[in-house]
Amino acid sequence: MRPSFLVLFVSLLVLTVVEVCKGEGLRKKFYHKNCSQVEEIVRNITWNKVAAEPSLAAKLLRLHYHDCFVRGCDASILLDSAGGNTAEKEAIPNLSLSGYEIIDEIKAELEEECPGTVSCADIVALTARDAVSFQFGRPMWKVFTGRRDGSVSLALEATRDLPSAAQTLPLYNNNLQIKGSMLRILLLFRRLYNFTGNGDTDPSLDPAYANFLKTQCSNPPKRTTTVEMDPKSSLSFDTHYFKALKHNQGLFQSDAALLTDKRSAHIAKMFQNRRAFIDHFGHSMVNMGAIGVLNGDNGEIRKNCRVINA
Ligand SMILES: *[C@@H]1O[C@H](CO)[C@@H](O)[C@H](O)[C@H]1NC(C)=O
Ligand SMILES: *[C@@H]1O[C@H](CO)[C@@H](O)[C@H](O)[C@H]1NC(C)=O
Ligand SMILES: *[C@@H]1O[C@H](CO)[C@@H](O)[C@H](O)[C@H]1NC(C)=O
Ligand SMILES: CC(=O)N[C@H]1CO[C@H](CO)[C@@H](O)[C@@H]1O
Repeated sequence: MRPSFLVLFVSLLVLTVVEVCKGEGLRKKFYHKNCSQVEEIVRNITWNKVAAEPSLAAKLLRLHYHDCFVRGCDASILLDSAGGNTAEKEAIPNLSLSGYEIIDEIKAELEEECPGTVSCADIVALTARDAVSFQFGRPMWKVFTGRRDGSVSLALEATRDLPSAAQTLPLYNNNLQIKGSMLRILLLFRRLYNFTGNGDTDPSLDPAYANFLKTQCSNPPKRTTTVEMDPKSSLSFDTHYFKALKHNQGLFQSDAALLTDKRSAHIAKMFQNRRAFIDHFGHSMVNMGAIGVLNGDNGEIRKNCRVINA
């Protein structure tokens, strides 16, 4: 199950407003001297992959988001479980994550070009930008670099720290509340199959869309179900989602709830405008990419993104 895009986006907006954890030490062209080709290498590989498989764009963006929201943008999401420790990527919210092989491939290429120099966390941030930017043919936001890789990855924290689509706006106003994403799946399930407890479907959901979702979301629910959040436009990065929302086709109840709150309805309306959406999105990504970064002597530059250095 993908986290609701709008929930992700509102989380980012919250960050934009409060500007938590400004990433100190990140800068433009951090690798200018030691690996000047880095941005071009990442972009070339990412664009080739996304051209061949357009659904990768959203996957690579999600990877960055999941990484940053647990322990900060430190590539902890990439670590495999080892020695009895269950890593973040094994946690429920990550069951439908993918794109790890692309990161591996980019890392391998960079290790050839400039060994031990570019962090996995920076690769994830650059790849997310380039994956989204492919359809526009130019970088949609600047990625500041200089992140270092962490050495801790705990499944428990992923379940605890990822914002859930089950949240409604008031929760966001208080804090970035934490709930397991199993709950999110159950809520979608309930919305489709048992809204008021009588085996019914949420009437605020467009009926045709509800039927479509039922074909995607089995009864009983499976943890690994994925559905397209924005079926008419799931392979492109655009404002269609916000238009769909207006027509009661938002996937999660939290999405629908956003329309009943005056402030968020205003935001959703504003983002039907492509330019406003892209500008805000880029700005939010820069803020998200700075959450809890390691720099200076903290962390390390992993040789293999899946394991901490020996
Ligand atoms: C570049 O390499 C030099 C020599 O290994 C090292 O001292 C320096 O910290 C590196 N700079 C960056 C930005 O990685
Ligand atoms: C990236 O791709 C462009 C266009 O295909 C090519 O000219 C360039 O040499 C590639 N750069 C790297 C670093 O691979
Ligand atoms: C539907 O909801 C009711 C009330 O919460 C519950 O008793 C019932 O078991 C649910 N049915 C299913 C199929 O989940
Ligand atoms: C797609 C992907 O890599 N997701 C991983 C999430 O966690 C499970 C459980 O370990 C892995 O099997 C998946 O590969």
